Amino acid sequence: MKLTHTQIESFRRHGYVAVPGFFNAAETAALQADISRLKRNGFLRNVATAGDGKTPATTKQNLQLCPANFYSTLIRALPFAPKVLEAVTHLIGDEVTLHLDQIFLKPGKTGMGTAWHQDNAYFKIPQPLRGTAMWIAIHDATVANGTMRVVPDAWNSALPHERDGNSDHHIRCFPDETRAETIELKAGSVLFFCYGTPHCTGDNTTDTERAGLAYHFLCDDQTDESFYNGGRIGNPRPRLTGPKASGGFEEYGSVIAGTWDAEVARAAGGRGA
Ligand SMILES: O=C(O)CCC(=O)C(=O)O
Repeated sequence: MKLTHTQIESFRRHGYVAVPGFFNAAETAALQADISRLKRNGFLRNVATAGDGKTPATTKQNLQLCPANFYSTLIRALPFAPKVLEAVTHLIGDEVTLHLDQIFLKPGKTGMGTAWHQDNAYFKIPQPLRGTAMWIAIHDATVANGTMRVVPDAWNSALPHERDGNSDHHIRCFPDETRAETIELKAGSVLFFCYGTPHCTGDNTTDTERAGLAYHFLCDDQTDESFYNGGRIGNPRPRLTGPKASGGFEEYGSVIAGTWDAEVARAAGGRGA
C-alpha cells in the first residue's frame, strides 16, 4: 500500500490523513474475529467513570485493552507488515519504534466516546509530526456510532489538558470544535494522525458495537534510551526499522516480522487452525 505524494503532504500539513481500504477483507475479518475473542474472554476493561474520574460508570462503556499484543499474535504481527512499515516511514521518517497498541471498543447504545485530546499531552515528544497514530476502523465507523473527529492544522500548538471526569485515566482538552472534521471510515480503512492532532470519538448510538485498533509509532530521535529500558507500562517497544531493528526478536524472543500473512490465514481458519 503506497501512500501518494498528496496523502503524505496532507499528513505533514494538516496533521492527519485517512487511507481507505488499507487492510483487505481477509485482514479485516481476521482483526474483527480476534477482537471479538478478546472481548468474549473479558480482556477489555471499562474505563468509563460517572463524571468524577473515579467511580466506575454503570450505564456507559468505553472498553479498552492496552497493550493488546500480549494477548494476540495477530495484533503483534500487524505493525511488522511491510505495508504498515512503508506507510509509517513515509509519514514520519526512518528508524521507527512501536510505542503502543490499544483496542477501543464501544458497545451498541452504551458505548461512550473518548474526549478531545492530543496524544502528545501524554507522550511529550519534541516534534509532534515525528510520531503518528494509525487508527484502524475494525467496523464501519460512522457519525452515528461515534467515529473519529480531528481538528486540522492544529498539531503544532500544545493545548492545556485536564483530567477527564468520564474516564479513570484519560486527560482532555477543549479545542475549537467548529473547525473539527468528522472522518467516516469503512472497516479496514485507517486514519493516520500525528501526536499533535486534537482528536476525539463520540458515543455509539447504534445497536451494534464499533471498535478501533490504534497503534502509535514514533521516530527513535524523539526518545532516549530510558524510553526503551525504563518507565514503561509493561509494553515491549519493538524497534521496527533502522539499525537496531531485529524483526521483533530482541523484544519478543522470536522473529515476528514476516508473520502477518500467516496470522491472517490462521485466523481465517478459525480455532486451532
Ligand atoms: O477510539 C477511541 O475512542 C479513541 C482513540 C484514540 O484516542 C487514539 O487512538 O489515540
